[in-house]
Order: sequence, then structure tokens, then C-alpha cells
Amino acid sequence: MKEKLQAIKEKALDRIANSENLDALNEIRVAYLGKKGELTEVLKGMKDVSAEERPKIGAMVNETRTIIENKLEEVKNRIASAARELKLKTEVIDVTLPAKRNLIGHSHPNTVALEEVERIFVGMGYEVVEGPEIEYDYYNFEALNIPANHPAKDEQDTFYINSDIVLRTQTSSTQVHEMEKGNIPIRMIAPGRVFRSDEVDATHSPSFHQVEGLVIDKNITFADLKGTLAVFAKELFGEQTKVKFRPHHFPFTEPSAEMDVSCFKCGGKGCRFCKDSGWIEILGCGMVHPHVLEMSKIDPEEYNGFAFGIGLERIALLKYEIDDMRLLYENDIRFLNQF
Ligand code: 2NL
Repeated sequence: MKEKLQAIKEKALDRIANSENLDALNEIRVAYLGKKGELTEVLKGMKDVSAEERPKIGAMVNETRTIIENKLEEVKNRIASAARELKLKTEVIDVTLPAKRNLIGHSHPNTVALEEVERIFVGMGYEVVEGPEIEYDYYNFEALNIPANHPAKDEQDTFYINSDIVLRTQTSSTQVHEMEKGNIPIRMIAPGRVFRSDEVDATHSPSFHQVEGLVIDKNITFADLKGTLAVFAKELFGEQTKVKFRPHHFPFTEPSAEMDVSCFKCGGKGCRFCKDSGWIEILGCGMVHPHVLEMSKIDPEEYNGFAFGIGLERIALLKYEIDDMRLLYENDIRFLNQF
């Protein structure tokens, strides 16, 4: 019995000493100390041992068990600490390396320009209203006094969904919806995407953005229009900015005008930026045509108003001195980060 225990112990300790990983150690534990392990088998054989021998053998079995357990624990710790040692060596963190930077993107120049325009008009008491990009022909054209035979309705300029429905070519359609609601006075701007069947070049795109404004109240005059847009121009381009109105024609306004601002680059002396004219064209405007009011059930004898339209890309290109509109649609972060 003694010899058998001695043999078990030696074999076990030898196997443990040669183990290379925790799985192997666990296998050894089961093989010797488990329910069907070799040492357990010895205990089961105790019934064949004489009564006086039994306590001695029992003590020896326990001693062997303890020795094996201790050795298992010792080698387990050695393997674990070697593994930790290896991990520390291979997973070195160089805390002096620069941290990984998170790319957080940047507001688009259109967005920056729109937020500026909105801030200015909201400051003057205007509401910001959005409308649908797909619009009935009626709201996009007819209600704005653009009749069926008008050149702007030409297939070449307008994307038709069918004969009644178009991709809006101007955001004034949103203004018509507001006029129809009849909550007068109206002071609103309508920003948004519009569509025209144009070829892409440095100044054109089939999809661009507008901000159109509308004021309807009693006794609104062309002086209100001029004063409002002069304030807008000074806020957007600086206090020194002068404005100039040139007669123009729009079907939905009468009289109509285009507004120029004094060149913010040369102050009006003339430069490459303003093509030596000292002025930069910035928006279209006018007094809302009485027929437009009538069609939206507003009595032109009681109410009148003014309206204007600004191309958002034009503002962004001017303000940030970008010379090609196509850059605005590429969304290259290296470009966007500059503004
Ligand atoms: C342009 C032309 C303009 C409007 C837009 C407008 C008209 C009505 C109601 C609401 Cl009747 N909005 N918009 C009025 C005059 C001129 O703009 O070339 N814009 C870039």
C-alpha cells in the first residue's frame, strides 16, 4: 500500500511539474483527486487493510493528497504569473503616443449660412416655416401668377412627376400654403431645397437651396421692404454694407427689383470679386402681386406685403469666397473643415 501511494505521488508530482498549461493541470487533478481518481481508488481499498494499519494508511493518503494539492497550486500560480508576464511584455502600451482623435465632422457652409440668415430674420420677428419638396403644379406655379404658357414651366427647367405634380422650383410654394391658412399678419421665411433641370457647372446645380421671405399685413410699403433688406444685408455682410435696388420683373411681385450689396471685399471701389462693378447681386424681391393675394383668398384692398428670394448657395459661396459650387456637394471633410 505504502509503495503504491509512493508511486502515485511520484508520478503525479512528475506530471504536474511537466505541465505547461492550466487545462493540463486540471486533467491531472481529476486523474488523481477526482471521484474516480487514483487516490480515491486507494481510499476505496481501505476495507482490505487491517484495523491497526488503517489509521496510518489513512494519514498517508491524506498527506499524499495535500502534497499533490499544494504542488498543483504552486504550478498553477507559476503558469498564471508566467502568462501575465508574457501579456505585460507583448501588450505594451506606450503612453507617450498621441491619442486617437475622433473625427466629429463639421457643419456644411450651407447650414452655417442658413443659420445666420435665420438668426437675422428671427431677430426681426419672422417665423421659419418648411414645406414639401414635391408640390402640386398649382402651388409651385399657378398660385404665384405663373400661367400655363410661362417659360419657367418649360420641361427644360422643371422636373415633372406627372402633369400635376413637380419637384418645387422655388420655396414660395410654402408661402402660398401659409397665405391660404389666412393667419394674418404673416412674417415668415421659407428655407429649403429646390430643383431645376440645370446642367451642373461652377454656378448651377439641379438641386440647390433657397430662403424666401414673405410679409403680409396692412399698409406695407416698398420702404418696409427696402429697410428690412438693408438691415439684413448689414447683418450678413457688415455694418458698412450699402444696398441698391434695380427694377426687375417677377410674375408674383409688382413692382419687382433685384438687390445688390456694395462689394464687401473692396468696399465698392471695384475688384476681381465684384467684376470691377463695386456691387454684388444678392436677391430678388418685390411687392406681392394683388392677383397672388386674391388667389390665396387675401383681400388686396385690405392687405398687402412684400416678398423676397435668396439663393442659399450664392450666400455661402460669397461669404466664404468659394469659387465653385460643386465643392459644396462633395462633402469632403478637408473642404468643410475650413468654414
Ligand atoms: C429670385 C427671385 C423672389 C419671391 C422671390 C416670393 C414671392 C411671393 C410669395 C413668397 Cl408672391 N415668396 N418670393 C419674390 C420676389 C423675388 O426671388 O431670383 N430669387 C433668388
